[in-house]
Amino acid sequence: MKARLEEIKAQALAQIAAADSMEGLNAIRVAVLGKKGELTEVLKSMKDVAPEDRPMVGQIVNETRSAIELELDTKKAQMEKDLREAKMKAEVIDVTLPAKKSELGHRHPNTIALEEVERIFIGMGYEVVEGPEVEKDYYNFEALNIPADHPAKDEQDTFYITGDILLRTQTSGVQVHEMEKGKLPIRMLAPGRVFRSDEVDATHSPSFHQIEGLVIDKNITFADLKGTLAEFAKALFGEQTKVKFRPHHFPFTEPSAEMDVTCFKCGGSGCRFCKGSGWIEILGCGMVHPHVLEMSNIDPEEYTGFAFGVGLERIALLKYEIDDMRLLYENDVRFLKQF
Ligand code: 2U9
Repeated sequence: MKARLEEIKAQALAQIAAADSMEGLNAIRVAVLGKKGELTEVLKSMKDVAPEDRPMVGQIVNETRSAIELELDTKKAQMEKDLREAKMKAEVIDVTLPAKKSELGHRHPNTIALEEVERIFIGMGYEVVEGPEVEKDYYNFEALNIPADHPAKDEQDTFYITGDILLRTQTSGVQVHEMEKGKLPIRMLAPGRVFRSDEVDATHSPSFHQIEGLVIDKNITFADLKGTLAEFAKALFGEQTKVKFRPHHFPFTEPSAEMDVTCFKCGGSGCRFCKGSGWIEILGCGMVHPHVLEMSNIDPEEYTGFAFGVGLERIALLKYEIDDMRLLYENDVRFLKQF
């Protein structure tokens, strides 16, 4: 029996040494130490051993079992270590490889143009104020002297949320909120997104951006309006730019005007860009209507003011010579990168 145990041990150790996979190792464990394994079979024949020899034989069996188990565990640990190392080697990252280039975005022409306009007016002491895109009918229309039967109030032109609440069609409500605060004088710029129920084409979109300006102080006259906007035009389009004012009508200003600038392509002699006229229309403006001041609790006998409004997309299209407004809404980075 002792010889048989020696034989089992020697054979098992040789098999373990030769094993080259986890499965092989497990098979050896089952074949030797398992329920029907060789060592278990030997144990079953203990009953044939003389009682006085049993402790000694039992000890040898235990030693054999321990020796085989130790060898199995050692080999298993070695195999696991080898596997881990092989895996790490396969997964090694070459940190010297050049990184993938990530595509950077680009500032939108609208943003570039807005920041330019803001810079010019901040330099003249204006404050930039933003307000809500969802507005009450009162702040978008009534407080601006736009009567109930004005065509702009038609559902065809304005997105109504309820009968009384709408998507603002101009940023003027922001100025009304400022006037209601009662802190004078006011020198402010109100840029922002506005909404009109327009069909999309090269010059229209249901959502675009405006920059409106408002100045209210004592003794403000049309001369202040002209001087300010002439300086603005020069700062935006170049020192040589001249301006001209044409009479116009807005419900919220009186008198009202539209301002043209000399064409920055041909300098005023007439070209394809200005359709031969030498002039380009740029903004609307006027002296704030006394009734508009009154409605916001400003005494028109004491205070006067001027206001103006420009379409931001129009400025961006002109400044960067883009011929279709739709390009400004597609956000194709190949287009945006050109500015
Ligand atoms: C208050 C009083 C007066 C804002 C003004 C314009 C003239 C104007 C248009 C330009 C092109 C809108 O984007 S556009 O279609 N705007 O011509 N806007 S004066 O007048 C105000 C604003 C607020 C309290």
